[in-house]
Amino acid sequence: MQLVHNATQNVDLTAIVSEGKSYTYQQLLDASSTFASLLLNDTTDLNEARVAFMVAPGFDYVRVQWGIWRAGGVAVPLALSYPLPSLRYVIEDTGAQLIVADQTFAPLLAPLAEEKGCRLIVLGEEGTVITKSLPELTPSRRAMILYTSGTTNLPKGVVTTHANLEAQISTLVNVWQWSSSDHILCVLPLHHVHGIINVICCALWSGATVEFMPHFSAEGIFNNFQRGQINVFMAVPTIYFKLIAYWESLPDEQRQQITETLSKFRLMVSGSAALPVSVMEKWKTVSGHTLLERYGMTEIGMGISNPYDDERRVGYIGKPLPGVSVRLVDENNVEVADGLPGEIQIKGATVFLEYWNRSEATQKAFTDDGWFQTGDIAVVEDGYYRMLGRDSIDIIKSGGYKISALEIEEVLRTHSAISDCSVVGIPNEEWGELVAAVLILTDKTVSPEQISSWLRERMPAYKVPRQYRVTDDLPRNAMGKVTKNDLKPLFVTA
Ligand code: MLC
Ligand code: AMP
Repeated sequence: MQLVHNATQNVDLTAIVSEGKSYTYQQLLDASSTFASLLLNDTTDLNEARVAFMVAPGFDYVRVQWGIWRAGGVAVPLALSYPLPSLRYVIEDTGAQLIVADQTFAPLLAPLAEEKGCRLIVLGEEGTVITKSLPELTPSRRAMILYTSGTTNLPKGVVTTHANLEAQISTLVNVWQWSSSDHILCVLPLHHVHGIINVICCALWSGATVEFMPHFSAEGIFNNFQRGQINVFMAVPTIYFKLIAYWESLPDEQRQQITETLSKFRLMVSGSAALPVSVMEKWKTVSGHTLLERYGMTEIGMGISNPYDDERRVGYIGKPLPGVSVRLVDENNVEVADGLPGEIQIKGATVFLEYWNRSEATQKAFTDDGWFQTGDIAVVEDGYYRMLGRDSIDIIKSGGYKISALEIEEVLRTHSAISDCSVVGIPNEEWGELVAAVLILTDKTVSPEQISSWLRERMPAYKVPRQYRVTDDLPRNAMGKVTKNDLKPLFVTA
């Protein structure tokens, strides 16, 4: 593993700062090797066994993640915000045989581990571990499964190999000029590529320091910045929106201090959702930085990015990254002429291996000649790509999270008071899109609050609709399909 090899070159440098403590690369190497030995138990190689882990961001998260990899396992990070049914889905779908939980999440997962016959390791209760020799890993082995929503009802597990991860990481390290003098603040959730690859893995590959802030708070982020060590930051547009709003609420003197600190940063990146031009411009006032906007996806890592050294064009996602082949095609998979819109298709070493246990979906996701079909529509203007939208109205991006309207509809239809429904994303400056639901009710006394809390027990809070409308009929086209664009005007957008 290149990450581990690189760490051996940086043993005395600080790898991680979490909960006020610093950990060197040597400590990370030792702790992850011990954890790998614990996972191995009486075997010599996990041989791609799936290890689901629910661990708060921090040193423990990384030692577990590296431990799984070093033992030859497949890392399956569980979202900390998921209610039990969503956790159960991931554990069952991956067929995880081992579950790792920190003290906070152990009570939630213990009954599930028992029911499924999984070995449960609770951090802090690991006991004495006898260090073992660790397996040699070939790059083609599976390394990670991340769940992503798509145009099917249920999220799919995206499998990446070690070779995929190394290609994703090394590409970004080179183009964004990471070095061991970098220090990044990690505020993103660690079950998605943005936090895992772009933040943690790129930093640790480079001998840089990752500082963890387990819960998002604008004030907490600025307090961390003000200590003057952090010089790299990456976030979704919603986070920049929230930071701007907080900065604007501060007195002049404090604003100026923050602006002065931020002006010394080396790099600030935005991605995972479209960056509104207004946010980009305001952030320039706050920080003096033109945000570097880039485009990525769980299946491909990062594909397109504005340049590090050259012009960062407002409203554009940039140019193909080195080693990533990008083309825009029409509905017949024929490349479109310059200036015309087309679907973004991607090829290269960064592109994932497969959807876990879904060979048909994997096959459908690629063209016959091996291009991955992103479903995103873009146009090229003067060599820069500009996103126009997605080919499916059923994919919603809210707060940087990808959400399937179909998944929410499916669950809503199981509510006894709902006879039919339709879920749409409505534009919103802060969240990108807001999830909104139109309901046909059999019992009109049921309130939106009741429906929301019922949904919260069944799916992550970020998927729960923020606005509801009740109707007697859903508009449909001649094929009987609900015409969702007709529903959007029912909602207030902001
Ligand atoms: C939360 N709230 C929302 C909401 N999520 N309101 C509308 N829409 C949403 N999506 C509301 C809650 O109800 C609550 O309201 C308040 O916001 C605070 O809730 P929270 O859960 O505490 O949210 P917060 O911690 O503030 O989270 C906001 C966030 C988070 C932006 C920090 O959403 C986040 O971490 N997003 C990043 C997701 C990410 O990493 N995506 C990358 C995917 S990878 P009230 O009224 O109760 O206070 C990918 C590939 C690539 O996309 O290119 O990178
Ligand atoms: P996910 O499946 O969560 O990895 O989300 C990937 C999707 O996020 C992409 O298919 C895009 O639709 C969207 N996305 C990522 N980066 C950007 C960006 N810079 N601008 C617009 N959309 C983006």
